[in-house]
Amino acid sequence: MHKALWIVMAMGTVSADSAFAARHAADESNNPKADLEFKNEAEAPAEPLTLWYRKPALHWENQALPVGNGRLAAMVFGGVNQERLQLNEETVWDGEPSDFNNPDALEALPEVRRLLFEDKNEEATSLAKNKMLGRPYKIKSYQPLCDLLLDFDDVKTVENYRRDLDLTTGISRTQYTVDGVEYVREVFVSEPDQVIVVNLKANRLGKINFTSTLFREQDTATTESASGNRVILRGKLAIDYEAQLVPVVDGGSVVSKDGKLEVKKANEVTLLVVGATSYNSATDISGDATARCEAYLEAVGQKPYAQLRADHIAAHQELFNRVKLDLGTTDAVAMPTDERLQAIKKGSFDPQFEVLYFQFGRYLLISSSRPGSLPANLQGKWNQYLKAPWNSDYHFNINFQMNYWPSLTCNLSECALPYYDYVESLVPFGEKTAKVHYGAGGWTIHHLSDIYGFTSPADGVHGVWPMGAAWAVRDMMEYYRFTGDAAFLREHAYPLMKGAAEFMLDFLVEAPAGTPAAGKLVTNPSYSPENFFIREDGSVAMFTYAATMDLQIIQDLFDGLKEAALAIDPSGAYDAAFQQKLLATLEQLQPVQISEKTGRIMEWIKDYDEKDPHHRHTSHLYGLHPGYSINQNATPELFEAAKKSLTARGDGGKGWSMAWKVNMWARIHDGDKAYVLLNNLLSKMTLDNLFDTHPPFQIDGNFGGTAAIAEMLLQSHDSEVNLLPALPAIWKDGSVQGLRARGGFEVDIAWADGKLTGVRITSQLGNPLHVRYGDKTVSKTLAKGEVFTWAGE
Ligand code: FUC
Repeated sequence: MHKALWIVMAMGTVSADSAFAARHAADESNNPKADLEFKNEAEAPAEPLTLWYRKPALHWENQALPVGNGRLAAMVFGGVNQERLQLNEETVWDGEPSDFNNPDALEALPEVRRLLFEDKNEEATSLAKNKMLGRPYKIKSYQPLCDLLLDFDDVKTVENYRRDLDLTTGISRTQYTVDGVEYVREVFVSEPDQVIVVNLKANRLGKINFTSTLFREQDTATTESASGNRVILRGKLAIDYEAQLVPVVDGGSVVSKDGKLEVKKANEVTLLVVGATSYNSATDISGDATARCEAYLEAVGQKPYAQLRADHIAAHQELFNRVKLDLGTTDAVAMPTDERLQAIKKGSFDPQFEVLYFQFGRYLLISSSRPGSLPANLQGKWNQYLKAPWNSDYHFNINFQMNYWPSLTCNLSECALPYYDYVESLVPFGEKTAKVHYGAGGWTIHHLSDIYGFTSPADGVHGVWPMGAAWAVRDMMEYYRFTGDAAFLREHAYPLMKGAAEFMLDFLVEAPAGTPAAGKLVTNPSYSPENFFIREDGSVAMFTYAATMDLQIIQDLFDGLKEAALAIDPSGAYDAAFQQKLLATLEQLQPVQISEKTGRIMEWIKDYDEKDPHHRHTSHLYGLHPGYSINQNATPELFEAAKKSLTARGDGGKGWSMAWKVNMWARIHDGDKAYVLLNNLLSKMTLDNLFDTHPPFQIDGNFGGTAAIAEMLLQSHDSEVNLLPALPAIWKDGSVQGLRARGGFEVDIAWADGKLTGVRITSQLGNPLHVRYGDKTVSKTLAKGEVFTWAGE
């Protein structure tokens, strides 16, 4: 029993320090080395798509297991003497609605531009830093809702202990035996019922005893008891937040007093936790958190546990079961997940672990991004810190977009809708920023945002990067390419892309005589996230004009708009005058250059050397991935140069950077090289709970890794459905079902001995189909619903 913990909680208000110490003590209570003896090993779970462990989690970051429904999330520790479930609700964000734009920015812009064209990088940078950042130029953090703590009778010895997370059901289980009694605890977050559910069972009657409360390391939070034995936690940032805990107890007794629940001698208990805030939108935080919590509880009503569970599983499996991957089997599947990962670090090949990792990415997307929710942030929705790393925000210079890379190929297009909705919600803010900061039309987003409409330059001078909107909206075009949703194209994708392009038309300037880009249209100021270069005089700079990534993003956006207009009206009449403007601009746009010195894609307008040749961002290869202006057929020279650039950047990087490189090597069609990087990602940047680590934990690497595995097996960006374009030799035999390709195709592929043995392609939209396997191609016109099979002969 952790008296100190209960005392601080009963006081209601505690300092962050003492609360942190208390929480740490709670974690330590499960410490296997401290006072708990584990006897008799539990059996491995039957389902291979299960993460499982022989000890409770001590640490949130690398051991606890995530469950979520898009809006709500929980990290499960699986403790024996005390259980901690760390809970999140997606709108618990510090900060508040405000106008973040800086009216001084526009005045400084022409001078910053002049200085950059004159290569006075240092002066330009300091002027931009002083005048062009948002006001304020920092956002605040996404925060936890609270912890649900359960304190059980202290035991010294536990047998057959296992905790797990079954990706196929979205349920985390903790099971063990004490004095001959078997205990099973299940945790899930229901999407249909919008509630966090904890069920406690034992195989003998009257054996469930515990106390419980809701707790938050924040001095504004208070916990109290209410009718129906509820426990309520309320707190206030600028927004109000609230959690309510309701016990459903079979047998024994239950009381709730002073915010603490006491259950004695029960047969079975189900705890329901709902959570909400007063957040309505980026400009309105006047909602009623209490009323929302009560409405959620009312909607759940008296639904029995079995029904809550069945409804949750059905909703989860409707998405999860769409894709199956088989890369072969190993005996390692019987080992706990952390031990398997250790074995992989030592060099063992465990293809079923690779499948587990792939499906874990899909699981995380389903659990952190569902229609109607906010999109997945830097940590999905799982965050225990009041001040999270990078505020657990939305980073637009790679990380946020990467979260959604698996959504379309891995058959989870619904899960991408929160991304597009959120980006659309930023339009009015981005219009103001475009006007105030650049005197431009259209709209823009800089490199990060929160839930309060932040679109100005943030953090430091590297925040002066108005390319975020253009990059994000190109993904809406991808959604159309995969789903053929014409209403979405016309009503959402096209107008948003057009607005982002309007900004670019105004932002681009003609480079003056005497510069290498004289007469061409260039971005200015400009930089290549987040790399520095060495100038002719040896000094190091970041800002320039016409950084290669900008040019590729603009090309990608304008190409997408052209394709969109033709999809809306094949005659070419749709928005024809605007399309003309785009075309003329593209003709005058500074082209991407290849270095005469190295044969690589030049990252900047001049052939500077990178300060860090192995820099984690591979921004100048945007055209290779996620864009596709650099490809083997249409731009073979750029393709070769991109390969050289990628090789030179090396095989290291942060989690997300490694994942990006796997995608890029897949686009180069080098499966073995892609696999080397994938293996690095798994063995070096993956924690025991399979979370990607930057370090620290950052979820983009998980999503990028899952997308990369799909990209190795199927590509469709080059007007063809390309089968096994980057199959590594090590994946000798295998099959995949349910991947999606552009044009509206669902694709099942099987291979043996490294060779295609069969493909089954179902047409969803009735578009013409061009299939490629190596140098063999076949074209077909399929009706909607028609199936094409081929053995690649
Ligand atoms: C980008 C990266 C960092 C980090 C941050 C959240 O700025 O350069 O490595 O991932 O986003």
